[in-house]
Order: sequence, then structure tokens, then C-alpha cells
Amino acid sequence: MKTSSARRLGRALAVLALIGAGTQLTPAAAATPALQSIVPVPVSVTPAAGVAFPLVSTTKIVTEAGSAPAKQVGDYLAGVLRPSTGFALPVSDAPAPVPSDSIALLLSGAPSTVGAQGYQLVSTASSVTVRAQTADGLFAGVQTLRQLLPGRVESPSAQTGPWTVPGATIVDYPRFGYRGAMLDVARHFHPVATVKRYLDQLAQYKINNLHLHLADDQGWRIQIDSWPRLATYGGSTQVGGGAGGYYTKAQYTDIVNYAASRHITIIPEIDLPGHVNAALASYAELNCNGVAPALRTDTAVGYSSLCISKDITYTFVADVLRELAALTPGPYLHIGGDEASSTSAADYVTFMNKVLPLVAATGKSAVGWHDIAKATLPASASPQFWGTTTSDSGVSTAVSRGSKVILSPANKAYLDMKYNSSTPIGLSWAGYIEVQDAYNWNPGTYLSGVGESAVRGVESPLWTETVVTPADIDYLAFPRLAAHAELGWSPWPTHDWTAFRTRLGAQAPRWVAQSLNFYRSSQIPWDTGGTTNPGTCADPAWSASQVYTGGNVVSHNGHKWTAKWWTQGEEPGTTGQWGVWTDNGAC
Ligand code: TNX
Repeated sequence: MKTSSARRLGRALAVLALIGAGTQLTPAAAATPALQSIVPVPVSVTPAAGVAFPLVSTTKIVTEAGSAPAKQVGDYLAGVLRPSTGFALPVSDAPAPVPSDSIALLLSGAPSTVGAQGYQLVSTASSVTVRAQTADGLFAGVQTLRQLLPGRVESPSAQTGPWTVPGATIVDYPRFGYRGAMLDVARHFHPVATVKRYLDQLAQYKINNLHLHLADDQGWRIQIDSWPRLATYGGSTQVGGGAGGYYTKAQYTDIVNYAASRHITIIPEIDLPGHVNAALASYAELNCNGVAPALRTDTAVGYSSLCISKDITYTFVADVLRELAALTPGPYLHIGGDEASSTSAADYVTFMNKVLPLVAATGKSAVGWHDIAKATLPASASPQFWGTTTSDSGVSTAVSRGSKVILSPANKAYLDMKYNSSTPIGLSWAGYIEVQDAYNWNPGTYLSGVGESAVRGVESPLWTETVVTPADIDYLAFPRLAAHAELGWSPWPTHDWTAFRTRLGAQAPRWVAQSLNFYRSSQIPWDTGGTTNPGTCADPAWSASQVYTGGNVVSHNGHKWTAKWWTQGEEPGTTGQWGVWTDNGAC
């Protein structure tokens, strides 16, 4: 059964298909009209037939008068649009009425249905007006506005217009208040610049939480003043034996502030009481036998545990949580809790019963991997489900006591699982996860005993045993992260794989413009920019600007090459990162 909003969307798209034929559109735009291409799909889109807003050199951005948060969103939007358009796009307080030739970001007049995170976007021939109740809502509206412009608007260098926003009224708000991603910076350390790059990508898809897995067996990644060797020694290596690293407090704060400017909350995790070899190696007194083990750079799990019976363990945990809480404006501290197989079941519960109040003492709410539900949780604590089944008695009991659940089922939401057997990086213990697998599940009915209202939201974890570079992060996160973002934001009645894959395919020009190394899944009809001429061995040769799709054949350097998947700018013979071109031999 479809809701009225879903029907409205369906009608809107049908109307669009009609008007698309009559307007001046590039071939690429004609293939995927912008209003049909938004990810996550909005609650409702009503096109204004024949109307379009031209973004031109004189366009100004005006923001709610006197509101610093609205001004910051305006500055952010200008920062996105200036490099590619080359326009000045000055940002100033909005006069009333809103002048023509402007993009207005206003904190009044939004319909009440948009709530705390949603927005209304109205584009006419003379202005684009985003209205929301909060700066979070304006920021979400700005992400939609980006997607209404051609993908090349995302380029860091000047591009050719025209820059046209189709006329429409969009009313939009999230299904779940929490939309998350997790980055493991412990297995391989990822520097501040990489985290910022990821934050920029998350923001585009309206993800509003980044959980940082800051400590594990192979490395401790955050400066703690009361236990300095955690970072300086415990952070000195990583999986495979590389140099590792850690964030100073100033660097962590830089990440927190950058995230805030993208309306993203940082959730720091210290994994306890297992996954602690780096801490045990740094301080002998944390070990039951008083002997510090060696640092580890392998990927074994389940062998390390804090000493549950020692008082110093709780001094240590309290110190770490206190320092972390002081650096973290968000409401959550994540205490891990998974795979503590070297801690007895009774000790595990003892430990959690002592540590949960230590979290509360910092004024924060606890999040933990769903194993923490083996203890009796306060309603404020959120178990994060990472299993591969669809029921868990600990989680459903916690829900009956008032807890809300974060859903990260490993066989759907784990970004570190391979797409298929030939994926060059990633793991496969929870199975292969193609884009359709990532998309086709309903968070509101997934776990027995955990209904829609007990779900805090969806989170996509990226563990980094095999993930070293920003390009690796891109490759595993995209496009699956966009699928999860839609599960977290869009109303369930809009859920439709066929429509989604087209909308997802339309993201390709944006990702290319951003140099995002996404996985060109053969399940997705990637937008090729309207180009169709692949060349032949005998005639036109490979060109760096041409888009090729799987099966296209070109000649280059006297050889004939076949593209395995969507590609642009990757030279046959030199290949892209993982060899998109198959060499078919001499022409
Ligand atoms: C399981 S999921 C883990 C991590 C690994 C991950 C690899 C969870 C809470 N623990 O320690 O990195 O699998 O996919």
C-alpha cells in the first residue's frame, strides 16, 4: 500500500517525465531529470512545470537576519558553489521580502511537518527559498539544492554552466533522527584530513552522526592526558606494522568542529573490556598479571581483556571517559563491548554494571555494540545491533525496558564486507553485500521485538583491517552508504529498488567531479553524461574525457581493450586503481 506522499511523489515524477521532454536539457539531464535524482528521496516533490531558477553571476545568498547558524549554512553553500561556478555568491542577512535573484535560507515559515531536521524548498524563476525550523534543517535543504544542480557543480575547478534549478516545492524530513556512519581509525590510522573528507561525503547524504572507533587491539588513537602512553606508545603502530598515529586533543577538537560545521555529531568509541591490547601494552598495571604484552599488528580478535577485578581498571576507564566527554559536545559515548571472549560472562556483566554509571557520571548516554545488552541497561543506553540474525533476546529485552536501538546488521550495513568475490579489499565473514543487498531491508521491521519507534536509526560501520587510503574508504563506502542513508531518511513507502538504482546512477557525475573512487556496481545504470560512442579498435581511440561502461571496446596504444565497468579518465594499460580495462591483445 502506498501513502499519499508516495503517490504524490509518483505523480510528480510522471509529470516530470512529461516536462523533461519540452525543456532545454543536456542529454545527461534529460536521462535523469534532477528532481527525480535526489538521494535520499524526499518525502514529497511537486514540480512547477516550465519553471526554473537560473543561478548566475549576480545571484546572492541571503540568510535569516541575525542568525549566526543560518549564516554559517549560507557560507557553507557558497563554499560549495563558488569553485565550479566561479560566481561571487555574497552571503548577507535576508531583507524582507526576499529579493529576486537570490537563494534564501530562512528560519521561519516552514510547515510544521518538517520538524527539527526537515525543510521546505521552493524554487521559482526568481529565487530558491529553503525554510526550516533549525539550521540542521536548512543544511539538509542545502544538500538537496546541490543535487538539483548539474553534477559538475561539485567540481573543485571552474566549469561551464548553465546552472539551473528546476522549479519545484519539496517538503522533506527524516524517518529516523539518527543517521550514522562509523570509521575505524584504530586498525589503520586515518589522519584528520581523511576524516574531514569523509565528513564532507556523509553530509551530502544527510548523515548526521560519525562514530569514530578510537581504540582497539592494534592502536589507541586519542591523546589522554592522565594516561599519556596510551597514545604515544599504544598509538605507535597499526595493522600490518605501519607507523599508526593518534589525534592530539587539538586535532580531535578540529574534527569535532569540522563535523559540527557539517551538522554532524561525533560519537567517540573506546572499545571495552575487550579489544584493549594497545592499552594493556601501554600500562603494565592494567594487566591482571602486571605484565604488559607486546603491541600487536595482526587482525586476531577476542584475546585481550581489561582486568575486571582490579580497582585501577575503573580509575582508568573513568579517567578516559571523563577526558573524552570533556572534548565531545555530542550526547553519546560509545563503550564498545563486542567480542569480549577473554572476559567471562559474569565478569562482563560486572564490568558493564560498573562502567555504565561512569558514562552517566560524564553526563553522556552510553552506546555499545549489542553485546552490552547482556547487562541490564538503563533506558538511556542504546545497543548497536551488529549481528547477522534477525532476533536478539538481549536487544528486545533492552527495548522493552525503554532503550532505543541503532541498526548495523553486519550482512546489510557493514561497509567493510566485499561486494562480491572479486572485490580487491574488504572482508567477507558476514557475506558479500552488493548494492541491492545494502538497500533491501526495512530498519523498522528488521529485528523481532524492535519496532519502528524503538529504532534510533541506521549506522554503516567501516572497519579498516584492509582499508588504508581515502580511495579505499571511497570504494567500500560508495555507493552502499547512499543506500543506507536513504533507509535512514526516506519514508518506507518510497522504498523501491528500481527507482533507487536510477537515482543512485545519477550520482555518478557528482562523484566523478569530486574524485570519489566509487565502486561501479553493474547493478546500477550509472549516468554516463549522455555519451554513447565508445569507439572501436580500428577507428576512434580511447579518450580521457569519454565515459565508458562495462563491455565498451576501445583501441589504445595498438591494443584493443574492453571496459569491465563504468569508467572515465582511467587509461587502458595504466589502469584505474584495480584495472578496469581488460587487454584483448593487439588490434
Ligand atoms: C567484527 S562488529 C568486529 C570488529 C571487526 C569487524 C570486521 C564488531 C562489533 N566487531 O572488531 O573489525 O568484525 O568486519
